[in-house]
Amino acid sequence: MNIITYGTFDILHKGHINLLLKAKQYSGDYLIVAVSTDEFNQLKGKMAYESFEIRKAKLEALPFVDKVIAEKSWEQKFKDIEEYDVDIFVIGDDWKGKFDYLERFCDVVYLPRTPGISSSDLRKKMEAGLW
Ligand code: C2G
Repeated sequence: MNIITYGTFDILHKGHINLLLKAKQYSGDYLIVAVSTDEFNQLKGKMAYESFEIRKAKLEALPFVDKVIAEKSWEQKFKDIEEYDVDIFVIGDDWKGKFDYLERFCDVVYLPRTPGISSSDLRKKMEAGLW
């Protein structure tokens, strides 16, 4: 089974890792992670602390991630699902309902977020010299 998920994955932390591990355990033989480019983050209104290259390299270093691609637009999901023969789209439940339209193409699974950790909190701690 091919699984795909999307995100910025800034300052990779246990919340991201938990989600990726749960996605892979979701009978995933092959986990594809689409990481937002710096340009797409601007569209998302997100300022990542780490560059696209760093965020991509960290994800590629994870043994249970099989492929990392760039997320450049909202619309590319349809193409990705077809191109990579995706069976399951997985994302955190902060997006619950937002990607139901993909159900025509693959299963859509919203997984619970890990409470108490976020890239923005980590960024604040780093900038305050507390991390
Ligand atoms: N996440 C989580 N627990 C946290 C923080 C994040 O499970 N404490 C999950 C999010 O739900 C998401 C993934 O980790 O599934 C990546 O989180 P972000 O980098 O914040 O992703 P986001 O900016 O929401 O981008 O097209 C979809 C977007 O690119 C998603």
